[in-house]
Amino acid sequence: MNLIQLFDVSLRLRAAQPALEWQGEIYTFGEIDARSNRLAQALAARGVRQGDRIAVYLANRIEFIDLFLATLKLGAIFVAVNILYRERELGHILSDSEPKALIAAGAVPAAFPTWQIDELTAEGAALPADRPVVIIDGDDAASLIYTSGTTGVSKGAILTHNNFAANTANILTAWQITAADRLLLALPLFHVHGLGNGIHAWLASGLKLRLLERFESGKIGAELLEFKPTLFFGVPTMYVRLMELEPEIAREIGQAARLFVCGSAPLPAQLMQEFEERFGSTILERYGMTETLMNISNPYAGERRPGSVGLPLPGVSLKILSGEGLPAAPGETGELYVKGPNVCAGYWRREEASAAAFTDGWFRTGDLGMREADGYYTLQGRRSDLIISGGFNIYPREIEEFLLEQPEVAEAAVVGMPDRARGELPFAYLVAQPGATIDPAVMEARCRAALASFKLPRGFLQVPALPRNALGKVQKHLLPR
Ligand code: MCA
Ligand code: AMP
Repeated sequence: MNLIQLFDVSLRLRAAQPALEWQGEIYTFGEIDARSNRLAQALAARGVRQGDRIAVYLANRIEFIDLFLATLKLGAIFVAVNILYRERELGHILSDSEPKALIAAGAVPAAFPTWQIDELTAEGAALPADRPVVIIDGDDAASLIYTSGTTGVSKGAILTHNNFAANTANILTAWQITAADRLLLALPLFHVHGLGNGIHAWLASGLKLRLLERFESGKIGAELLEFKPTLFFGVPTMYVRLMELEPEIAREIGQAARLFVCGSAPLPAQLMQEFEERFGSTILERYGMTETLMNISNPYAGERRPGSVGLPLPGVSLKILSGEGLPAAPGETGELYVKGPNVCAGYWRREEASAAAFTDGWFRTGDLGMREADGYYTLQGRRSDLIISGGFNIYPREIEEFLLEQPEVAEAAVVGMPDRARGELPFAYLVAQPGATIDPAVMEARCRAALASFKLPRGFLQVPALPRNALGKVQKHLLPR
């Protein structure tokens, strides 16, 4: 079964029911179906065919959903691009995925054929709302989502219809999501948290969705009070911001809600406890990756253990290998490997990286963790030096490479500094070229122009040398944080 056939329980069977609240308007599932059929016709008229990639550079809006569904209906591949990306980051994704077009609203920071979403929507409005007839298999690619895996080069994880379907079935069952739910979604739709969990759970369950353009801490309280969601998905930074709400407001929001889910970065145990006191609700933490969608989740019915990500989801196999490559004993730290219908088909046009990502059919996560004696899993950091800030991943090497292109920089090391709200913030240590001086303000301005805002180092410190081991490798753990 492909995803559209899965979503038809809502798109067709619940056609007259309210599906989406977006900017004060209410849309039924039938309208969502018709809008995306029209858009699919408009894309087909512009030459989009099965297997083509469609890159989408948009903030959250109803047309993002229309485009996702239209792309799937054509059997094309949806390439979701982070709206915060600048020319360099966007350019890489475009040259790697070779999309038929880049779809955006307004100007884009890349020289590439761009189709304006408003024009496409207008073209679709004049076309029949017939769904295109295309045979799409479960193993066909649905989306490419760019991520760096355990290395620094951004690669497109090939997520198939079956991958998303398996993840959707899992979270619907594991978190008891039904058509009676109301989901407030403030996550960006270009990552798998918002897209793979939020949009898929909505369309497969028939729940009512209120979509926000983005999470704004000054406005989220009013949205929650007004919409009264039963369900909320967030990253830890969002829960830090929710703690700023007045206790009476928090209590009211907590009483209306059935489940708060958190993931994408570690949820501090203390924050979970404080949230429980303030909202009267125990956050359910789960662990996922772009390449695997959701792997491990605290149970809906059992103990939601602070600091732990819980138990493997149905159909997902987990194993932990110690440093010697042997199965780790309970309580022993090792690297997590995953196998299951949720694991991606590899990386787009990168045979070597795809082969390296799997060992005997098991996907190597790069995450370190242990299994407790009662089967609960706890994450304990990562094999790579990945920084996660506000739930967005930052690969230090990418920033370091940009810094090394600057004429006054001889060496660069970027590390994550602990931060209460964002989890971590990037910080750069720089060694100047002989005779040169590094001006932090100049570095900041150049990084701001070239990199997504969340990657901007919060400090640029000039040091005489970087600590290196005997092999010359930078020892980042020796840099002050
Ligand atoms: C953040 N910014 C944005 C957005 N989000 N700009 C436009 N649209 C957005 N959606 C920019 C702001 O302009 C600002 O840039 C900076 O980020 C911080 O924003 P601020 O308003 O101060 O927000 P905050 O209160 O600190 O909260 C940030 C946030 C954001 C809303 C929590 O970090 C966020 O949406 N995170 C979610 C990331 C996510 O979905 N990750 C899932 C990846 P400036 O500093 O220049 O002013 S998928 C994944 O990891 C796996 C699979 C998993 O397990 O889910
Ligand atoms: P991404 O590459 O954006 O898909 O991010 C995936 C990474 O986010 C994982 O490999 C983990 O390191 C991290 N992650 C996701 N969920 C959690 C969690 N609940 N706790 C700690 N880390 C997490």
